[in-house]
Amino acid sequence: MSVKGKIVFITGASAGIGAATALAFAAEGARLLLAARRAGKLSEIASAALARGAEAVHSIDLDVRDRRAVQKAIDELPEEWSAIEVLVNNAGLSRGLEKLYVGKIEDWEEMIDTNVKGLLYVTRAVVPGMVVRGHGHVVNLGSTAGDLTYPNGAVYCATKAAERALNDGLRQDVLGTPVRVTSVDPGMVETDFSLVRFRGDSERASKVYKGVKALTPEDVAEVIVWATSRPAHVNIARVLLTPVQQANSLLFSREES
Ligand code: 8X3
Repeated sequence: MSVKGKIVFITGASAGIGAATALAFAAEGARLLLAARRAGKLSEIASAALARGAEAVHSIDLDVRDRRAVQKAIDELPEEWSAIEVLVNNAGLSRGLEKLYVGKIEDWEEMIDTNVKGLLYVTRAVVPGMVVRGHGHVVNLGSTAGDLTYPNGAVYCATKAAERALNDGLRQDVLGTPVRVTSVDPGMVETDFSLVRFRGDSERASKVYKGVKALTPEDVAEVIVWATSRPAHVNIARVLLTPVQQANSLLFSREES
């Protein structure tokens, strides 16, 4: 099933896995609806996507934590952009790495508001149209963190465990319609994920990836495009992918330097 000419809506599209996914769909000739908080960065991705082969690009300056803004953005889409075929619920982040009982409540709220509530708001705004049109595919970004909780990361891991439950729940709730639902769950991916988690502490962030050949955002994007281009009767429920040097969220084989 080709994604050429289809409208693909990607949240968190200004960097990392979101940006790589935009470019991967662009290479397939999709029409891209890109959303992110950073309008400047998003316009760079939009230009790169057009150069890569996207049929058209429409960008939206959007914070998925803002429930009303999400609904308004979807309600007010220009007619030619309203029939979203693929939704990639990618917007998400981690903040902090510390024991639960001393964690920062503001960090918890930012993660829960973005990774869980934001995913829900976008899903709630987009999926009814897919059901009515009788076409659609939702791809949610999960994580090895949702599969196995690691120390000091309880809240981030809980948001990804929630994503897994929501992915499974949505798949059950659209049963009887042609809408497909997939969770793509990467392990270690080298993006600015750790830099965001540690609020710009690049030394601490680089230690996370030390001695491991991490996945690239492009590795993950490839899986997302693959899942959405299976024949219409095939639903890929969940893909868990890690670097070869990672077995799960706790177990790595790091090269000594
Ligand atoms: C990102 C993977 O293990 O850094 O979701 O939390 S991990």
